[in-house]
Parts: sequence; structure tokens; C-alpha cells
Amino acid sequence: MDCQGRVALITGVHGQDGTYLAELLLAKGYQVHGLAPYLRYGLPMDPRVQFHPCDLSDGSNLHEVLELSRPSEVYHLGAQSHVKLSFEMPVHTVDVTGLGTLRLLEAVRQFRDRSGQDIRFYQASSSEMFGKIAESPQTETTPFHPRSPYACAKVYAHWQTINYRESYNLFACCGILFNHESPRRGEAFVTRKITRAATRIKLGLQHELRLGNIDARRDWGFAGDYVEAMWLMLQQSRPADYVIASGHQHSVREFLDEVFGHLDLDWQRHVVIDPAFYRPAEVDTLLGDASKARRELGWQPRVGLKELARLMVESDLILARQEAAAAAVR
Ligand code: F7E
Repeated sequence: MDCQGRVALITGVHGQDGTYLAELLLAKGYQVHGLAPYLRYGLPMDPRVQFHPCDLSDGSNLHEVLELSRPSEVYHLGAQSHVKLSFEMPVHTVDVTGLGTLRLLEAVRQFRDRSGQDIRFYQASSSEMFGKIAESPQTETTPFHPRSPYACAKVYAHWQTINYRESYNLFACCGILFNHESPRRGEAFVTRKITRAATRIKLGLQHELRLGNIDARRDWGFAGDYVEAMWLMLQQSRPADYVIASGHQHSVREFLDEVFGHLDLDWQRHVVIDPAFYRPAEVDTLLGDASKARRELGWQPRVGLKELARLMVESDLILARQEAAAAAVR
């Protein structure tokens, strides 16, 4: 599809998904604008992305950013996205992740009505909304039972997005994304915490890895595959909501096996279970059924868990080697 000259605006552009999505859209010929709280916050950004500082907990310059960028597609990825942290900062999380979405939806609606610009909206909904699961696997019709301030905020944002679609005829889609990881994943999320620690252990930079509930089960995919689904949703003739998942489930324990096994290490010699990493309420198990996305979007994941773990380990090995080299010259 020729997308030359189209304009997209991405919130959370410095995050894992924001950087992958920006790269995908730039490769398709889009002009990409990005929004995030601070210029020097998060992952390095492609210099072709036009950056606008904006905090979703404030949102007072959203109108200005929309006027300046005049996007035809808005991808709303910005959030306080760490589940455990949301128990420690519940009000901030709900402000950014929940109300922040409403601030953006309302600014987009007003901009569309003022300018007559055709505009499409993507909402980053989350499998965390299923929480204490009502059925397995989870689909677009599975009831929600959120188990954290983060998940409650995502349910709120999800329904607001659907309401803007139904009330104001906004072309708005919610992607209910299951966990998706990559070498760019933040180090406080369990997969990356594990690949960072395992590679550092391999090079003798640390010995111990402290984790919480390693029996939790997740449906993990590769972020690079998942951002493609976001784009596909906004290219359809009608807006709808889609589950995006691999359809396979593994425990944290199995991820440890995979990663440490890849490095010829035995995780049992290094992992210490630390209740500090338990959550007040846990989401024990998640497994997605992405049949609708396969059928309607023609989407399917390319990278499986083994390959994902390998990618992350290889990338973190480079980091660990750099750290080891720096330590050697100190
Ligand atoms: O935890 C367990 C933890 O923090 C996965 C976010 O992107 O995906 C992510 O949410 C599991 C949980 O991701 C540690 O208790 C054990 O059961 O990597 P996580 P998450 O909470 O599933 C969804 C789809 C989102 O939307 C979120 O924004 O691993 N676990 N020990 C641990 N988790 C962490 N972080 N750290 C530990 O030490």
C-alpha cells in the first residue's frame, strides 16, 4: 500500500511499541509525529520523527500538537504501563492511562470537527483487562475482570474509545494486545529482567536474580509483529476491536528454562524468590485467541517464543559484554 505523505501521530513514541511502530510507518512513507513527556526520556528515537513534548496527565497542549501535525492516524500507546508500579502509584496510573486517553479522544474529536480532517484512532488496550479470567482462551467477547489499577484504567480507556466510536462516529479501534516483548522491552518487565540478568550472570557481572511469582503464565509474542496489527486495524473499511496474541502460553519458569538454557546455565542456581516482587492481586494465566485478527486483518505472528528469547539474549549479551569491557578498564 502506498502511504507516501500520510501523517501519523504516536503517543508513547519513546517506548518499545512506539519505536517499532515509528519505524514501520516511516518505512511505509508516513510522516511521523511523536508525543512523549520528555525529550530525553525512553529509547532513542529515529531522527525523522517530529517530536512534541506532551504529558497525558496534563494534555493542555494536545490541541496545539494536533493542529501542528494534522494527522490522519493517531496511535495511542502512551501509558503508565507497569502493573506492579500501578499498585504503588494508582492515582497517577489512572490519570495517565485512563483519563489521558479521554483527554486525547476529546482533543481528536474536536480537532476532527474543527478541521474536517478524516482521522482514525488506535487504542492500545491490554490483555490485563481479562485479569481473573472468565474463560480460556480469551477473545474479543470475553468479559473483563481487571486486577490492578493499571488494568482498571485500561478498561476505562477501552470503553471510552468504544463510546467515541458509537457516540461521535470516530473511526476508533482497540487492539487488545497480549504481552509482547523484544530487546527494547523495559528492564522492569519480567522477560527483559530475565534476559538482562542471565546474560550478566553468564559474564560474571552478577550472580543472583530476584523474581516474584514464576508460576504466572502469559501469552508472549514479539512487539515487532504486534505493531503491524495496529497499522492493519486502521486500514480496514470499518473500525473494530481485535485480540492480538500468539495463541501459545508459557510460565515465567519456562521462559527461565529457555533463556538460561540458551546460555548453558541452570537458573535454579541463581534465581531467588522475593515476595517484594509479588503483586497484591495476580493475573495467574492469560491465553489469547487471535482468530478474528487472522481472519479479518490477515495478521499472524512470525516470531515464536524460542526465537524471541534468542533475539533478546543475543542483544543483551552485547550489552553485558560492553559492561564487562567497561568494568575491565576502570
Ligand atoms: O509480568 C510475573 C508477574 O511485568 C509478567 C505490561 O506490558 O503486559 C505487561 O504486563 C508476569 C506477572 O508483565 C517478576 O507477576 C514474576 O505475572 O512482565 P510483566 P504484565 O504484568 O503481564 C500487559 C499485556 C500489559 O498491558 C502491561 O502494560 O511475570 N513476575 N517475577 C514478574 N514480573 C516482573 N515485572 N518482575 C518480576 O520480578
